Order: sequence, then C-alpha cells, then structure tokens
Amino acid sequence: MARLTSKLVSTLVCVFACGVAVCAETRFEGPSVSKVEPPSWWAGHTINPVRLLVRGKNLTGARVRATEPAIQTSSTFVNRNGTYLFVNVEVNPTAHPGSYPLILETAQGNTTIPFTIESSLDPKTHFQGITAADVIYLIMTDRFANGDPTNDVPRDSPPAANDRSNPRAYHGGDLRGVINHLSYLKELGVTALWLTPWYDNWNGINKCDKPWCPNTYYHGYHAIDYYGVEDHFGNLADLKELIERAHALGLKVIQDQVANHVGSHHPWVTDSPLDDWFHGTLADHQLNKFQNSVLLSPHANRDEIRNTLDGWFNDDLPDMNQDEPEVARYEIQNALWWVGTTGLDGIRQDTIQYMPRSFIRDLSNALHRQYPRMWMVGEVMERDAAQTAFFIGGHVGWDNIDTKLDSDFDFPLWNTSLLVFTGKLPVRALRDQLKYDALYPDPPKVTTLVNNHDTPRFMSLDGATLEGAMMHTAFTLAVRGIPQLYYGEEIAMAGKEDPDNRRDFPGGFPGDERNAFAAAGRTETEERMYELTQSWIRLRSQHSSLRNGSLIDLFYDNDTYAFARQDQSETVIVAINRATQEKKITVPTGPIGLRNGADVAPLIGTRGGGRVANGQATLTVPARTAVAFALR
Ligand SMILES: [Ca+2]
Ligand SMILES: [Ca+2]
Ligand SMILES: [Ca+2]
Repeated sequence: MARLTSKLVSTLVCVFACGVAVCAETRFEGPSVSKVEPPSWWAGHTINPVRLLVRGKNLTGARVRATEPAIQTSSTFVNRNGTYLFVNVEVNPTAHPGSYPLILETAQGNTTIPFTIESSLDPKTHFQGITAADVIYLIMTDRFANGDPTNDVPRDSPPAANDRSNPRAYHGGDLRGVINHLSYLKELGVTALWLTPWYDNWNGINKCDKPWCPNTYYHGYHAIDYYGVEDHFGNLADLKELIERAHALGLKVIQDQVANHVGSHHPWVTDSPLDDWFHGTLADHQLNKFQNSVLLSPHANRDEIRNTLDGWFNDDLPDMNQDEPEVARYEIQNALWWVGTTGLDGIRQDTIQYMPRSFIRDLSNALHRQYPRMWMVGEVMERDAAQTAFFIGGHVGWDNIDTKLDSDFDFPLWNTSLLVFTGKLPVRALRDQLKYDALYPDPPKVTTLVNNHDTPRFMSLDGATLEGAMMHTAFTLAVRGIPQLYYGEEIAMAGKEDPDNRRDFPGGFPGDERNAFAAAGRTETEERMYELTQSWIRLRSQHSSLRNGSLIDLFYDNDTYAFARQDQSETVIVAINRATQEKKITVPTGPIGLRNGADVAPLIGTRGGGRVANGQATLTVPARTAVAFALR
C-alpha cells in the first residue's frame, strides 16, 4: 500500500561464553505499512482529530509527523508486537481535499502512511435518514441479481465457493445486479434499499462433516476488512454508483453494519491491535448463551450479563470489546466513514443488543452530530415488546441510559401477524399485541417487517395460503411504523429456514428459465402477490394518515380487525377479514369524529362503500381480504 523507503540497519551482536566471543550480524528491518483505517477523512468534521489505526511491521518506537501544516499528529501508540500503531490526526477546518501522507519514522528507517482529505458530499441529497414515509426493501446482494459475471470467482477463491447448486455458496449476485434492477424497485414503489453487509469477507470455503458444510460467507456477516467492499459484489466505485443512481430515482440506501463481531479470518484474530481488542481469543472465549432477557432485567447477575455481551455469537465470530475506548472509537469512525464516503441514508445495525447500551448511545450520538437526519435501526430479535422497547431511543432505562437508537424492528408484531394469518391465533391478537405500544416512547418509529433473511418465508410456514400472505403484507403496510419488505416476498417466494429462505430471485441470474422482474415472466400467483404489494405501497404513499396518523382500534374479534389511521387531514379505516365468508362489521364513528352522512369510500380490496348513519358505519369486507376505506 505505502511506498516503502526503509533502510536496513545491521548490527554486530556478540555473546561471550567461556571466554570466547561468538559474534553474528543481526539485521534490523525498517518499518512498513500495509493498512490505514480510515484511509481518508474530512475537514470541518465533528470528529476531529480522527484516530488512525495503522497496520504494518517493525513499528516499535515509531514517530509520526505530517508533511503539510493543514494536519497535525499526536498521541501515537504502538502495540507490543510493533504491528499496529494508533495516531491522532487533527485536520485544520480550512484544509483542502487532497493527499496528505504522513511520515512514519523508527530508528531503522521510515515509510509513509497514505491519507487523504476528501471533499464532503452535499447533505441536501445524501444522508437523508428514513421515516414512516419510506418503505424499505431488504436485498441479499448475493441472491438478487448477477450483473457482472466477471467477479463471480475472485482470484483467491476456490471454484466450489461459487456454486448455485449449494445454498451456502456464493451465487454471483452483486452490486451491478442491484443497479440493473433499480427500475423494478421503483416500479414496485419501495423507497429505500437495505443491502446485506458489503464489507469484504473471506473468499474461502469451510469444510466439515456437518450438514452446514461446505459453506461460505456469501451473506457478508463475517467481515475481514471493515473498510473494504466484498470483491464478489464489486468495489467502492460500484457502491458509490449504486447509491448515486438510487438517489437519482428517489430511492434511499441503508447499509447493514456489524459492529458486534468480525469474521474469524480477520487479521486481528491472530494479531490484535490491543490485548483487549476482542472479548477473549480464538482459543479461549465464552460462547454467548443468548440469555437475552438478562439485558432487560435490573436484577440480572453480572456473569449472565457479561456472557450475553461478551460471549461470541459462535466460535467463528470474534466479539469486539466496545468497553475498550480504542475499539469504540474505531467502530464509531468506521460507521461515519461509510456514511460520509458513500452518501448512504441509513444504517441497520446487526445483533445490537449484544453491545453495551452506552456504546449504542455513543454511536447514535456521533451519527446524529455529524448527520442530523441519519437513522439507525437495531436488530433486537425478540418476541417480547418489553425487550425491543427497552433498546429503542427516546427514553431512559433503569440503567440511566437512553440509547438514542432511532428505531428497532418490531419482531413482536411480526410474529403475531404470522401466527394470525396462518390461522394459529385469533385476529384480535393483532390488537392485543399493539396495546404494548404503551412501552414505546414513540410507537410510529418502530420498523415493521414482513420477514427477513433469518426467518422462513411466509409461503413455507405451516398453514400458509396466498390470501394469508396478502393479508400479512397489507397489514404490515397499513399499521403504524416504518415497513420493511424482504426481496421475493412480493412474488410469494417459498423458503424454509436459512439458507432456503435466500433463494435466487428468478430472472436475476444468467441462464434463468424465466424473469420474474417482468410481469410477463411471473406466474399467476406471483403476479397476484406483486399487484397486492404494489397497490398497498401506493395506497400508503397516497395517504398521509397511513404513514403518520394515529391508530385507533374500532373492532376486533376472532376473524376480524378494523382500525382507523387518522391525521389532521384525513381518516382511513383498514379492515381485515380472515373468515372464509364475507363479513359485515359495524364500527363506531364517534371516536374518530365523523358526522352522520359522511361518505365511506372504498380505496382498496372492495367496491362496496356506504354512509355514516346513527354514529356508525357498516363495512362489508370480502372473505380472506384486507380492505381500506376513506371517510369524508
Ligand atoms: Ca457477479
Ligand atoms: Ca471477499
Ligand atoms: Ca458483544
């Protein structure tokens, strides 16, 4: 990476034994640099100085100096092995973009640390944040579309690592494939894309005698370089192009960040920057027992809490120690570097509850300080709303910490909706779950989901029907929160547990028999699901009350749930009938402030309307359907 200008110093070292001197020439090698993190920063940034982590060799005793007055260095620290160096770089607010190499000197020689000041992206059109006006679409990059077959088998990757017949191998999907299908996503109506992690992962293939082998890290959750783009997916230029082209179409982009752990092939695992960089070592660490509720309880014992925060997610995922200030600083800078470098609009933070709440707060604050609209959603994969509500920002927990986390996923409501629409719970369970919104400081800020890459697809659940999938999607798009779809659910794709739920999108890959990105390539079932999804997204975009309105329960029983969404300008009633016959339900209109004679106009799912009379409206809801009415 750096041009090496080291010199070799030789010294005669003599050992005296039995009065005889034995001498040998020892050669001391000069310093070298192989990695600088971050490689660039900005003038006028809220983080100043930025702290660089430099990887190299023979760094012991190093001093670092700037070559230009626009930047200044301080607080250099070198680790015991002389393989990592930390240094503060203070950037003068008036510094111009350009190259600002630093000089690293030891007694044995010197070398340069490459470093650049970048120009800042326009905050009007970047870093936009996510709101309830958005509909998020989750893409597993490897499984969506292959737009560039030349990156399918990187040079150091064994051919078997790229194999579409192995559900745990790379299948060839990439950033170019997403770029090529932006118009499909625009047409569907979604407004934000969440891509699974694009950090560089190891290119090899794991072999073992277990059912999950051979496997690869096609999913991206095992980073070996927090500043690199996965070479199967493309490069940084492709990523920047994707984000600019998405923005040009009015689509936002969300990065999947994984601060909790890295992959076991990360160079830090065999040579750490600091002894406490990770919780434990590859040979000696705790495994997380996932007793997650101890994180919620003020009465939990310290050992259980430490196991949940410090234990490795599995033996293959070394756990980062955010209680070490150098780790926290590294990770906060890394999060901000991706935002500033690419202009992305939001972050999904993986396994967020396994990191200290003080770190979640510090990360959220740093993001908001630099990018006021920036948004981060955390994965707290729990079915208990008390647990998810504990982690969302806007309120102080028993530990006196407000995480400031913008959003977390509403797994409790997702779980209830799946059970309802596969016939395992009465429909009124939706209302019964929503009553726990009392636990959230601001319920509309949660992120609702139809499914994700860690959950079986709707159509593969016990009791699944197409009508059930349609009601589940319609409900998710009509209830409060920020809805998140999962690629393929809009065409009712099937798939059981991971990795079966990550099948290739039909038509995204060379040689596919048909192309479900186009209506002509979709089956009748796929087309019905696509049109239902598109229609409810459109309805949401046309009605402010569905995006931001309050939610008022009107009617609930074993087969039916009707609720109003209401804001200053309008009222929409959503009614869901799971029964196999049409139902007429009578709802009170007084609580939503409607006078007799108001018009009940069908919006979606039915043609039948009516008028408010005697303080009531009677709604006709066809069998196994979700419908909506406007009240005027
Ligand atoms: Ca490819
Ligand atoms: Ca790779
Ligand atoms: Ca952890």
